[in-house]
Amino acid sequence: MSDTSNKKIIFSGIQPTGIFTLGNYIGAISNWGRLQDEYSCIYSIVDMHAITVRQDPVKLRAHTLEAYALLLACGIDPEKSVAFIQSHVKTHAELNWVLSCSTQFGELSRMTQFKDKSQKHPDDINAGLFTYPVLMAADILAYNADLVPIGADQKQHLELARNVAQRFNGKYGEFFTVPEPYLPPVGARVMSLQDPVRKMSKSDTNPNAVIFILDEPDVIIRKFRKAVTDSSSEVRYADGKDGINNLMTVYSVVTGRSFGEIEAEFEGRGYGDFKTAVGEAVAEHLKPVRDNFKRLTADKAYLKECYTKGAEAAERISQKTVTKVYRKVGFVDKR
Ligand code: ATP
Ligand code: LTN
Repeated sequence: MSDTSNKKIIFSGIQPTGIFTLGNYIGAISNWGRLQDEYSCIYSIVDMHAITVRQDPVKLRAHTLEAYALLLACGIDPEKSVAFIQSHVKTHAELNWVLSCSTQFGELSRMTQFKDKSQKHPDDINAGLFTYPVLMAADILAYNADLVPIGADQKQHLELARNVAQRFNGKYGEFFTVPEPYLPPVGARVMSLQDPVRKMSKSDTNPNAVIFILDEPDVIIRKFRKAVTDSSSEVRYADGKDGINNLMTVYSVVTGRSFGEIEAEFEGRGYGDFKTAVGEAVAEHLKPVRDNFKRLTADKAYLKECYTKGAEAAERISQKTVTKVYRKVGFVDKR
């Protein structure tokens, strides 16, 4: 990717907290791949965000390499996009500090992810968990990204990044691009298969609630067959039918069919048939990802070459931003 092209810039990140889920894939990563030709794309495995909750160091290292391979397996092409590991590029931490001085305690206190995660980990409500969205703002603003493809749960963090950019611009003069969120029209919030009012999440402790993108076809079909639905039997998108609405959303994304077409296809057939069809369609849809992942993990040297090159490119672009930011805030030039 050349940083002098006129294409708009995209940035997004994902935490190496486990195998990506169908929610991560539909809500975010499948879009990342689609956008590569039209935009200059920069994608990161955000290991620095992951340590805001306690991680086993050996597992974090393995998960980070696995997440990087998954990113490529999902269609991110390191020749077209910059794909790197966040901790390899020091500018993120540097910009994080400066931006934290343009972020208010009050706005961070309103973040629902902070409230949820502090409830989940009451024994480790660390400062990093609280300032997590500032680092996310630094990730995005370091590249002056125009667009940020994310799932619905990250909208509030993106709004904060926009506010921080505007506040910095207000204090020091127009500088940062104020980024826009990019949410998929369908599938921005894929729900848990066992509790369809909660979002599907990598770190869910009930494996039946989550489709992992490397799950084998029979496992995927079994999980969909066990999915929690309501007590009626009509495949129809309607208020209160959270389980069916979620399955229809997933089926619509993977088959390209509208809700109306899906309702017609399953008219007079029960939930059982529908759940099997969703499972089969998802298993088929994810097959190339599974195949690519097997191929990629067999070649560790190639992966290393990709993330090294990615970090170099990311550093080159973001260093320019940090140098200008340091000047803007009044730090003395190093040379
Ligand atoms: P964790 O459980 O560790 O918090 P997560 O599954 O929520 O992880 P993230 O790494 O926080 O995943 O998110 C990566 C991207 O996937 C983000 O853009 C996020 O908005 C999106 N995403 C996460 N869960 C879903 C979901 N259920 N539906 C749609 N998009 C999602
Ligand atoms: N907070 C995001 C991950 C993330 C991100 C970013 C997403 C970190 N930095 C920058 C978009 C842009 C999450 O998915 N939990």
